[in-house]
Amino acid sequence: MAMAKSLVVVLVLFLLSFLAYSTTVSHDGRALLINGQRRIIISGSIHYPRSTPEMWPELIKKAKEGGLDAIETYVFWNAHEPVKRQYNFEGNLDLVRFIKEIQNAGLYAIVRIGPYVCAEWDYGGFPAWLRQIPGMEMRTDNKPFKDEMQTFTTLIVDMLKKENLLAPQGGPIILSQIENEYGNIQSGYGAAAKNYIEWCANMAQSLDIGVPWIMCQQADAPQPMINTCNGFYCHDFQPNNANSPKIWTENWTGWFKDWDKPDPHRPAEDVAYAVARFFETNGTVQNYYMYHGGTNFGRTSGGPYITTSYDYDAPLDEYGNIRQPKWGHLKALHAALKIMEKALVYGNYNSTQLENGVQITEFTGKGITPGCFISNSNTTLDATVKYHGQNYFVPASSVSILPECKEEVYNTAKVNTQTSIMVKKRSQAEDEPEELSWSWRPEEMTSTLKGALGNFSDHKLLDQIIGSGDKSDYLWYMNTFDHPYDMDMTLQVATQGHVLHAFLNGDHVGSQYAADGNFSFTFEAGVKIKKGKNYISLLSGTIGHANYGARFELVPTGIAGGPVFLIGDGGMKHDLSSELWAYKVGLNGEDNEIYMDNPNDKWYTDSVPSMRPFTWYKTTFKAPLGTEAVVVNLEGMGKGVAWVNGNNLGRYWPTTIANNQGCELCDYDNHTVPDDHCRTGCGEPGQIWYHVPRSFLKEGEPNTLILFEEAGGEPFNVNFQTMVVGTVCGHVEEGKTLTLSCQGTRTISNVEFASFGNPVGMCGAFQKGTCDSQIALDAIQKACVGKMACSIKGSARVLGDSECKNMPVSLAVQAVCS
Ligand SMILES: *[C@@H]1O[C@H](CO)[C@@H](O)[C@H](O)[C@H]1NC(C)=O
Ligand SMILES: *[C@@H]1O[C@H](CO)[C@@H](O)[C@H](O)[C@H]1NC(C)=O
Ligand SMILES: *[C@@H]1O[C@H](CO)[C@@H](O)[C@H](O)[C@H]1NC(C)=O
Ligand SMILES: *[C@@H]1O[C@H](CO)[C@@H](O)[C@H](O)[C@H]1NC(C)=O
Ligand SMILES: *[C@@H]1O[C@H](CO)[C@@H](O)[C@H](O)[C@H]1NC(C)=O
Ligand SMILES: *[C@@H]1O[C@H](CO)[C@@H](O)[C@H](O)[C@H]1NC(C)=O
Ligand SMILES: CC(=O)N[C@H]1CO[C@H](CO)[C@@H](O)[C@@H]1O
Repeated sequence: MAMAKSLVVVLVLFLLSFLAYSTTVSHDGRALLINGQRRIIISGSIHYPRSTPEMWPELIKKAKEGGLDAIETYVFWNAHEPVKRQYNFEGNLDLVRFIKEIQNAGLYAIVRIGPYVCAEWDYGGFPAWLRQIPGMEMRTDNKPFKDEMQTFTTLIVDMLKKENLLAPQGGPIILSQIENEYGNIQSGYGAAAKNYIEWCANMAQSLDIGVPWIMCQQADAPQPMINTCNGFYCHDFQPNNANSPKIWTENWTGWFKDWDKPDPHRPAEDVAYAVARFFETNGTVQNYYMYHGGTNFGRTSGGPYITTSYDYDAPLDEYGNIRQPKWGHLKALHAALKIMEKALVYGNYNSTQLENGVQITEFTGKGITPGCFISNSNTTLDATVKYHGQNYFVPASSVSILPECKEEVYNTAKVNTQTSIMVKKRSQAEDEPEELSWSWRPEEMTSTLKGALGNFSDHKLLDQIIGSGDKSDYLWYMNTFDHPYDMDMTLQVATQGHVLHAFLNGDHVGSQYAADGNFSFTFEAGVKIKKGKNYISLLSGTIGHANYGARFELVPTGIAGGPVFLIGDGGMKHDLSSELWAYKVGLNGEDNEIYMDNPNDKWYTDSVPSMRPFTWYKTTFKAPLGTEAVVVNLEGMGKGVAWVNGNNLGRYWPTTIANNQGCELCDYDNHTVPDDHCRTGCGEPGQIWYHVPRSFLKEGEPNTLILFEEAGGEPFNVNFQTMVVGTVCGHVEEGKTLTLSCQGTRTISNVEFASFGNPVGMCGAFQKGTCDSQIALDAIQKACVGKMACSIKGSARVLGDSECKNMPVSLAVQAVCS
């Protein structure tokens, strides 16, 4: 009897523990249901390969502190399966470890398997070897493609299941995605598109993952797939089925940067406005794309012409620092929304339109604390709205949140969070000399310049991704021919980009680089053909392959098809396109792994050259002290790739210059559209700072930086710096508290500006008003100087009386951290 009793106890405990750890995820037309409860889920994208495993716990922790419930990521096929059936899940490709870090932090995960990802990722995540499969047509009703897609998708699902990472197994994954933004381009696939999407849905269902599947930007997604929205705003979006909740998979927090364009920004107020409107209109799951953008390390992370930085103006910056005010302003929004979560998902919806774009939305119900929004969608006209006997000031393009329908706790345009301006500080490694000392070696090109047989040959000019298998950015096209006499001719090469370096008989005859948006160009150079054997060697370089559009995988790169002509007297064209071309994949230095700094490699310390193309440079340096993010300044270099201790930092190209479009002063009062205004860096180099994650560095030992310089550069100004908070500012209404923090180990050394009254202007350019308190600066200096953080209440009791009559009073402060 006692025996049986304890058996029952054990059994009950076992069942309880199973129930406690297993999470059911379902949905109705109103919301996502977690363990049967309707929920709102605030999620943010962090792509694991765009940071390091050492950074993950801190990024996820900051996301959780910022009020997120979930982390979302794509899965990157070409990174995981670079060679058919040879997989890589190591280091920053350790998907399982990433999901487990999310679980350890107590957050949910959303996994967008794709396997097509877009994501400004090389080739949209497709492995180059797919192109070698006979009959292959991607993203359509094509058996070879569907077989490979199913094989990879199944592999990922099995891996997640084996590790118990799905919610019903006790894991954190609550949603998964199949395909990606196919609806945007499916008209390019004709009738087959419909069959393909049906197949995707059935295939996904057959994997039996126990959580809902989503399809973003797929208006005709078949049930039970939930179609979801991507964009800057999603309040007007409606799912295609009454039983599908409203889910926003990509709310763009900013935008990515191209080499020759300025840095895009999206004001925190505008992101907050979009999120508040989404939840005001029955939203249930929303995801920030990106919450942390990170870095395009290595080759395959960066899509066409995308900089190595994938900062995205996200709430966490490229290095993982909190970006203020965006992070804090959204955190306050999440807190306000969470207070009224029950009302939002269980309450009755009642919305009333007032004049000029003002709208009051109430969520009310029996036994539920009500929740309200007052939104002003008028882009120019501020509003004062009377509601239940009170006046609410709701600026143009903003939403006020009233969690109990009584008091405004948040307005999307009223930012109470500090602004932090990051600065770079010279490395403070012990005894680090001012200038690094360099050694060098040439890229060994003799064989490729003089009739090498290469890796293979063909009687045609191949597309570069086919020729190189995407194993390198570089592919040599080499042709040898006899000529009966000396002759001046013109070499003409039509290429689809992105870079061409041409050589005749070992001499460099010219280089050309494509401009963004139009990668095809025709290279021409005068050449001296000699009697006897001649060698034409063309080194073609890519900067990430196409990743978007119908049949994007067919967009050619390299000297695909050419033609290549030698043009002689009287314009006589000799077509070399169908001659025998020998191909060499990659650089000799890549074959020999020069970037690994093998002890046997020969380096020269004498006459370190400047502006010499095709040159390897090497230096050693000490790791900067402290824990702040490390960056290397590559200004002066031309174009190439950088490695630290064998870790690829990505492509560098500081000689590109950002155009002059969109760098107007970004003031939310002017309601700028995120993708054409609010840019910075016009006329400046595309990117000079490159992230060196701390985990790439060795403390107390020499670290090695190796550069492959393709275009010609000057390494003598290269230096290492750390990223720190330089200036902090804030501007709050009377009665609110302003908190200033140096966000690290530094302290406030000086208060440069303080005004309690009617100050004007923005951080960096505040100006005193006409009726400021005389003692505010002194009081704030006392409260803040010498502290890592301080909080000041904008009240006369603390800061002295302002003499402002009948006008709003506010507090503005600007301080320096050091
Ligand atoms: C929100 O859902 C309610 C039903 O609960 C519906 O009547 C209303 O039209 C929805 N509002 C929007 C903006 O979708
Ligand atoms: C909806 O809200 C408006 C404005 O608050 C109110 O006048 C109206 O009575 C409400 N309707 C319902 C059905 O609750
Ligand atoms: C915004 O306000 C102006 C009046 O200043 C009005 O003419 C316009 O129609 C309003 N816009 C909307 C969307 O209501
Ligand atoms: C190409 O040939 C070189 C030797 O010339 C070899 O080291 C390299 O691995 C080959 N690359 C490929 C992709 O086969
Ligand atoms: C692309 O650029 C080339 C010159 O580099 C020009 O001839 C061609 O017209 C451009 N094509 C498009 C579509 O802009
Ligand atoms: C806002 O826009 C107006 C006109 O478009 C311009 O004159 C003004 O300088 C802008 N204000 C700011 C702060 O950018
Ligand atoms: C895909 C998508 O939804 N794109 C939208 C993103 O937001 C911009 C600006 O609101 C819209 O113009 C796009 O249609």
